[in-house]
Amino acid sequence: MKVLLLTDNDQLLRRFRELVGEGDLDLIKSYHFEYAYSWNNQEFREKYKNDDRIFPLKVATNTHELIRKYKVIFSLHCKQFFPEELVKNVRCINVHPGLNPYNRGWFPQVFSIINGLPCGATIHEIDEKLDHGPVICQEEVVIEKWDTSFSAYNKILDAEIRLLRNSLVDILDNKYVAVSKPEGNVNLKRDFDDLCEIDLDNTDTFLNHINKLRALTHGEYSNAFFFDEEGRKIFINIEMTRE
Ligand code: 0FX
Repeated sequence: MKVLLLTDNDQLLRRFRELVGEGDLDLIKSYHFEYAYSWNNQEFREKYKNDDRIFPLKVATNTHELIRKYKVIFSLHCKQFFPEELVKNVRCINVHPGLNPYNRGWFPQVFSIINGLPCGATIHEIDEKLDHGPVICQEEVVIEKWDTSFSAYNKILDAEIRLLRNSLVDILDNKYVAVSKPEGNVNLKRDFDDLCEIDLDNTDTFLNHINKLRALTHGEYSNAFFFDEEGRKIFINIEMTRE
């Protein structure tokens, strides 16, 4: 049985390969896994140029081939939208870093820190809408007052791997009941971009200001910024520590 894993996330690629290739699951004897990344992902192209176990792929122009070749296709943070024809003809499964239906779409934990909606990890069947199809399993991740986007995200990745470990065999064998959820809400990349410029005249509670800044603090990324009187762009990251 041929299975395709499409991802643009290097950490998850490594952890998925470990999961299926060794340890308790040891699935590679029973299923044939193939790996691909998005054709426009330059970082992956450079990193995997000499690795023939993973290839670049444009889903929209290879739909018929994908339908012919694979029984199940996984998206593990793949940054391409799957065409309707594909999701209606092959079981396509999304591993998503959010607790559907809350904050579907872009960077769910960032929005959860700001709007207080639940956060976590979800594995669901893909339909024609973004992060939307019937839910196979999910795990809530609690965001603490001291979490930043980065620390919350790391907990979510761990939850995604736990969900995969517990449900992958059933998903491959099509032995699960998927449950539809209400619509919830969706955030797009431009919603994230809109958050990043800080309005220095904004008056709000201190709590809301802290929440916004920790939501935009993620390792090396420069997200939150403002301009000073001379037009220089100043980036802000905050540090949260628990006693
Ligand atoms: O791979 P991924 O973790 O996931 C994203 C979406 O959140 C997800 O809903 C979608 N299904 C998937 C295809 O794409 O994204 P990433 O590796 O680009 O970013 C990981 C985290 O890094 C993100 O949650 C927040 C942080 N980040 C990322 C970028 C690019 C920032 O804080 N600033 C940035 O500019």
